[in-house]
Amino acid sequence: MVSLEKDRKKSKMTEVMSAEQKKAIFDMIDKDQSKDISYYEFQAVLPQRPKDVSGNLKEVFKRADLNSDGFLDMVKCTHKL
Ligand SMILES: [Ca+2]
Repeated sequence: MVSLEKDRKKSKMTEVMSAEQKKAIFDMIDKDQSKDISYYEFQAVLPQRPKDVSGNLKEVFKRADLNSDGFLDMVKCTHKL
């Protein structure tokens, strides 16, 4: 099953990333150091995405934004990354 295979790869990646690494990535995305990631900061990670990807990006952001407040905090990110 392709989807199972994908899930396994995903969880392996999560195991490899330590809390420190996640925080480093989070800090890198959180450009204004507000401790949460707005959609604009999230978007800025992929400055040269093709047009058709930007729709997906919004979906990814929405899915990660568990309480739909428009921001991703560290808790939400470690949940998803
Ligand atoms: Ca921020």
